[in-house]
Amino acid sequence: MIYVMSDIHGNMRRFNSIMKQINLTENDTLYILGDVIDRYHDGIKILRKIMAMDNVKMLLGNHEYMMLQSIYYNGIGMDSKKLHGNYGILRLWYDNGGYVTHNYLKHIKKSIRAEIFEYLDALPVSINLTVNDKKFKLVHAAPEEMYTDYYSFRYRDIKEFVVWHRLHKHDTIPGDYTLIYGHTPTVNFQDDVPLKIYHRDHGINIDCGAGTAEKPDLFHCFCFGRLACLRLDDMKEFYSEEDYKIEKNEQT
Ligand SMILES: [Mn+2]
Repeated sequence: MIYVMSDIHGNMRRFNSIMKQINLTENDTLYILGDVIDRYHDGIKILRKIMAMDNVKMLLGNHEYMMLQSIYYNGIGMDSKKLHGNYGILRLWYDNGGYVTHNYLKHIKKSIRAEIFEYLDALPVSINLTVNDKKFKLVHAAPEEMYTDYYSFRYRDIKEFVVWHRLHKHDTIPGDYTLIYGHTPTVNFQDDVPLKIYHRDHGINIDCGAGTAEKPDLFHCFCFGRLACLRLDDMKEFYSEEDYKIEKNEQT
C-alpha cells in the first residue's frame, strides 16, 4: 500500500497516532511531503525516525528549506531579495516556528546534525507515481509545471517555487495526474468541513493543520488541526486522534 502524509510540524503525538493506525509493513511505502519540522518541538526527532525507516520517503518542504538556507548553505538565501525581501532568512524561519528546531539542533552531536543536513539537501521536491494505473504527482506546495518566468520575480528558482508557492482555489492544475500536496491547511479552502482532506480538480490537499493548536479556543476558533494521511490504493483517509470533537467534520 502507498500512503501519503504532509506537514507534521514537529507534532510527535499526531505522528504516532497515524503510524499506529496505518501500521506500516515492509511492503508499504509512506511518502511524507515535507514540513516535518518547526512549530512543535519534536521535528528533528520525527525526522530521524523517518531517516531510519527504509520504506519512508520524504520530499523537501519550505520549512526544511528555510533551515538549510539559514544554517547549512552558509549564507545562501541570507540576502535573498525575492521571497524574503530584506527580512533575512533566519528571521523568516524563526517567525515560522523555526526557533524550537534551531534550539534543539544546538544540543545534538555535530555528526548527527551533518547527517540530517545531508539527508535534507539530497531530497527531491517532486515525485511522480502510478498507483493502480492512476498517475499522481507528489509535491509540498505546487507542481513545477506551473512555474513560469513571471514567478522569477518572487522565487529564486523552481525549487523555491515548488516548496513555497500557495495554490489558490481557482488555479488550474496542469498535467494528466492528480496532484497530492500540502503546505496550506485545508481549512482555508473549506470552512464548512474543516480539518478534512480537500479534493479539487486534479488535486488533493492533505494538510489538515497538524502544526496548529491542539485544541480550539475562543481566540483562534479554527486555528487548530490534526494530521491526515491518504492511502492512494483506495483513497482511504486516516486522521490523528484528537481530544476534541470535530463536529462539522463528522458528516461524511
Ligand atoms: Mn509548508
